Amino acid sequence: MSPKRPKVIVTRRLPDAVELRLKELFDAELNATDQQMSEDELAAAFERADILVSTVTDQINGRVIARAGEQLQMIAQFGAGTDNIDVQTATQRGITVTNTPGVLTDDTADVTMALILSVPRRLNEGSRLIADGKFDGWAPTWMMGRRLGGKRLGIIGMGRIGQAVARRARAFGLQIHYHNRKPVARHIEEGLEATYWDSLDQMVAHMDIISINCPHTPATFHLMNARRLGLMKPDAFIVNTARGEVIDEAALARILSENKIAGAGLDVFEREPAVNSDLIGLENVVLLPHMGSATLEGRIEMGEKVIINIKTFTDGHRPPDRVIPSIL
Ligand code: 8YV
Repeated sequence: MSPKRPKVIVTRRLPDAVELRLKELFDAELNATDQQMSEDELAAAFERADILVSTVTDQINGRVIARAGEQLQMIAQFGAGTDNIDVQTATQRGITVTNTPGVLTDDTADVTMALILSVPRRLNEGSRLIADGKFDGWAPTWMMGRRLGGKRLGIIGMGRIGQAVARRARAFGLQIHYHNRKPVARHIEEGLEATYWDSLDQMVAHMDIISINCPHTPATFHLMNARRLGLMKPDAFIVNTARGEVIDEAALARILSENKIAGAGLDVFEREPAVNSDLIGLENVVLLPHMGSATLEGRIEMGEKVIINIKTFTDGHRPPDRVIPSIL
């Protein structure tokens, strides 16, 4: 008799190829409606599942974890960030947490670069002008943006995505500066001709463009608060493709509307899917609906990573992308 297949509950719709494979390998329960699960629905899934496949939209807090049945062994996150999961509580309860790093690095860096291009060069504004029928002809002083070449890009968080952004930005002539918990390996720093700033305040005050590429943790919550945003040069831009919580969104909206900085490109927000209404309609912002990793290829590779993590785990081995809580 074949052994019982693990019950895998998937909280959101995943690409067809991924769902098909999950069904072949496991007793998979899919979410055909793609409706986001409420806290109660998540807890109910925790009561029945052996393994839960979660995404950034699932708030897996201590209350949900407390209702997990004895059989629940693993949370396999479809995504790199795990700030939606109380990893520490899960780990203490003996639940293994995994994620999908690496496969979305280039896609997210591409969107970061797109924002770095779009905001200073006013691409969104230009596109909107045409849509509104306001293009009356070329003029020498019209739609002037700011040149990228020669400007200073300050990357906050020099992990995989930060480095991928730096590689792209160098091709556009930007000078690379970064702040990180510690400097990256010498050969990486030299390869990127990157300058490490130990003081985030100092870096922020000297950059033309700031890019947020660090995870959201208790230590990075509102890292860019009103005071730090206030240190930015009046002609500087900020882009964020990491997590909305790293910037104080209300403070940013205020500073932008008072024209105290030149613009912002945001793919993530503090209270998604809500977007601070003061940001909407501002000329000097480009707002995207959290689509940094949204490519067909990337989402399939994320699904494949989820499957490898689950299969390795259920075969009795340590899954390759186990998330270790930072404070234990
Ligand atoms: C994913 C992301 O789309 O992986 C991440 O951390 O932010 C995204 O780009 C999302 O997490 C899917 O769960």
